[in-house]
Amino acid sequence: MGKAAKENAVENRIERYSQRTLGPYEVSEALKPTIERLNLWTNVNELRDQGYTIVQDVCEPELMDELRDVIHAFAEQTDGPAKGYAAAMLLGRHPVVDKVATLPKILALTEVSVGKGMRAGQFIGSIKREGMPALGLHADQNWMPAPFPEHNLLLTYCIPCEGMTAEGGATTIVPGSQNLRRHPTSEELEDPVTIPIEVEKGSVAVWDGSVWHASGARTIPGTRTVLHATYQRLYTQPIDNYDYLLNDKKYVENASPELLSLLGTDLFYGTATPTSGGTNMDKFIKIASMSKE
Ligand SMILES: O=C(O)CCC(=O)C(=O)O
Repeated sequence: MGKAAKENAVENRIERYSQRTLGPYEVSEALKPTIERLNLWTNVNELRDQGYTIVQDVCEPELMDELRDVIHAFAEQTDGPAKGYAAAMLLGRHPVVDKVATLPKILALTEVSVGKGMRAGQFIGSIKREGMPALGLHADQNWMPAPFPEHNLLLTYCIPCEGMTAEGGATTIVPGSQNLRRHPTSEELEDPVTIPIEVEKGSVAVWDGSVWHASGARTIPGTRTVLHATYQRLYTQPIDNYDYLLNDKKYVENASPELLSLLGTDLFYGTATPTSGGTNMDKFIKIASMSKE
């Protein structure tokens, strides 16, 4: 490397170390045109102010039919009492799941909430049938102590393949509770005042890791088939472990850069070996920069 190039590289590194961190729900200049093009400003504001939002028309309704079939098929392969009701570790097991995980509206809003370089947290399907019980009130970042950090750590999309209504067992929510930045107390769990999140087929509900929510009982026939897709800020440990996909050469060759990033391909964690002299600094510098955007 010549002297000028060397100085330039050092300058770049210093700039990245000292770069300003975006505030919670501040949208980077680079992302603003995408938010504008995808018409997501209302969603950004609702997610910040209410802790949740409904994103309209993330995909064509036919994709939801495909996703429903896939969740039902995998749920039949589940062992034990969850057979027919739940299908875990769905990323990388069917192209339709990978496609939904990287839909442009989902990726853009996720970056606003949990930052650049976000990880795939958990991809699990659930099937709710008539008479199935309600789920209690909780905040999703349930293994994290309060007070929750101001920067959101975790974002959950509830992708209902058939749409979602109150009597069909919709998720229910306490709008604004994310501002408390803590878990609900036992008294607050007793009789929570929640509202149902009703969603049309092809649209999705999404909430942050701090907002209190529950799920209603289904009182009508049929099914509510949901892909629960959780994304996490890059420094938090993902719930699912998809490392095996990064070791699958064929999968990696065919996966989009967005998907590989969700799987953690850019991360510096674990890159030191006994003979490497330390962590992969190119990856470290990239991540040090992304973590602030
Ligand atoms: O199934 C639901 O409606 C909500 C599930 C839930 O609480 C979650 O995915 O965090």
